[in-house]
Amino acid sequence: MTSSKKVLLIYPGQVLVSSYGDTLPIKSSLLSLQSYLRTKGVADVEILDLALEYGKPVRTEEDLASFHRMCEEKLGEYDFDIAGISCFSTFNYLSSVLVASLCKRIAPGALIVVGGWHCLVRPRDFDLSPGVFDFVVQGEGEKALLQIIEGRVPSRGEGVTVVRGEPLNRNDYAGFEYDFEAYKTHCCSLLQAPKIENVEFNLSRQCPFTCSFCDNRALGYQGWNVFSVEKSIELVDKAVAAFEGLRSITFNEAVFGLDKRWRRGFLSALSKLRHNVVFMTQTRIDLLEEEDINLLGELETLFCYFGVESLSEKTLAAMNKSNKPTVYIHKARENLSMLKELRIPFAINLILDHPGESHETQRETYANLKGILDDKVCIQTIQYFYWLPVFVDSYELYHARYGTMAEGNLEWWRDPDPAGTRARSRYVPSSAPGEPFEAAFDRYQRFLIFWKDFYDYYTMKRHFSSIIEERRCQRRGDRR
Ligand code: B12
Ligand code: SF4
Repeated sequence: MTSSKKVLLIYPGQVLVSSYGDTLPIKSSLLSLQSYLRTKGVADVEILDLALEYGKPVRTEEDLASFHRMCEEKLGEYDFDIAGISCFSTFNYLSSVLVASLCKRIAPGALIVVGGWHCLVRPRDFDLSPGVFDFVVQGEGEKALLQIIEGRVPSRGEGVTVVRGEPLNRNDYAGFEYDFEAYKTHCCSLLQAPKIENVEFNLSRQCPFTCSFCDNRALGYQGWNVFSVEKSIELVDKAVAAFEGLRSITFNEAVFGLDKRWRRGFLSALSKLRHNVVFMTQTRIDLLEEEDINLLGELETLFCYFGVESLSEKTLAAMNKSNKPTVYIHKARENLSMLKELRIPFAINLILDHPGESHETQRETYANLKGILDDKVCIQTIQYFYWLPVFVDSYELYHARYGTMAEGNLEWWRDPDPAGTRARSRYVPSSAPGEPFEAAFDRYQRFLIFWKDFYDYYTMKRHFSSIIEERRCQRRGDRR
């Protein structure tokens, strides 16, 4: 079936809040949606990336007014029957509403569809009066968007219609691949982007785990779908061919290489490629075995970022990071030591103030990392996501169980001054004494090598391949 409908996919950027990721030249959610629609006969799919178009953060009321004017102008240049807005995270909520209102005014007959992670956890936030959104898609958007375009999802008529996105199954996943050329051709905003030296896309999607701080658990299904090793390598080749001067590729995984056979096959195949690009991905530390670590050592061009989060039994249990915290800690320590011994560049992430965290748990994590941390291990520490809806949903439980306290407007994203509201809120993880985030952060201060690199990379101040190159030189120097 083919459709003559004109579809405009929009990344609305973020307004009055600061998170990273706006400057990424390719938004992998939109790459995936566009590629899927094209294989299903929807040829006319344009992409408008309003964050790239604006080119700088929208922080003040003045910025907001000029962003608003620019959006109006840009949207006016397109002719569309369906506007698909990507509210990827909660940080995109206000801008999604702003952009949807403009779309409705510019093209009153068009259908306004919104999808992304905020839609999964807060679909009712899009039920506005007067209404601007026609459909809210929860979860994976490909099939639902196609059905909406083809008129197969009846609208409720009044108010917003919430559609549960059916996940792509193995066959669907095998049946399509990213169309980098189409993205390049149909995204005029790329002209505003600096030279494209890094692209991001997913080789796999979904995750079988249900960590407390991750919206993954709200999906309602926990699987793992991956392109075959051959297709994954072909995609790397295609990306290199599509973007001249490409220096790095980020595999945007929830959990990279979950399946052992796939992981080994892919790492071996990757080491045979002769492109001059480096790779980055993120995964769990407890998945790896000695053989994988040796493969990473030989490969040298894949930088892994591990969400270790904590090495305290109690906190790991509170996080639901693993149902066997003792085994997790053992495996994590073993793998981190091996990586360090082989001087493989990697980074770890720690959450230092999850609900329930206390002096005891903070000391346990630190003690378990002693001997592993040094100035060659890249580490990043983050504050627990108490500003995400996932926390608000569990707040009563955390309060009763640990004495967790949060003050201020927890649902700040609907506030006209969200940045200010967040700044005024106060969060205490537990009634048992513990270090506040800032103090815990200080403890790790001298190990926080990745922190700056990471943000410089996401704000396009520094290229990722130079960070890796530095680490490789360091590694070779150390070996000598
Ligand atoms: C990889 C990843 C990233 C990458 C890539 C981000 C990107 N823009 O592509 C990086 C590291 C850059 C990143 C950054 C951030 N992330 Co992130 N990220 C993930 C992760 C691990 C996987 C997402 C993924 O690639 N999924 C697979 C791809 C295929 O799907 P997708 O991109 O989600 O898009 C699908 C749907 O969302 C939907 N969809 C999206 N847009 C649209 C539009 C329409 C019209 C429709 C119909 C559907 C639709 O359909 C798409 C295709 O199926 C998830 C956690 C997880 N378990 O999945 C967190 C997650 C999405 N991230 C999260 C957050 C908070 C962030 C940050 C705000 C962190 C921060 N404080 O800075 C930033 C925001 C970045 C930005 N401005 O875009 C949260 C979102 C929670 C929330 N309610 O806000 C998650 C869920 C993790 C968590 N803690 O719960 N992230
Ligand atoms: S393993 Fe990672 S992606 Fe999976 S639920 Fe946990 S934090 Fe989310």
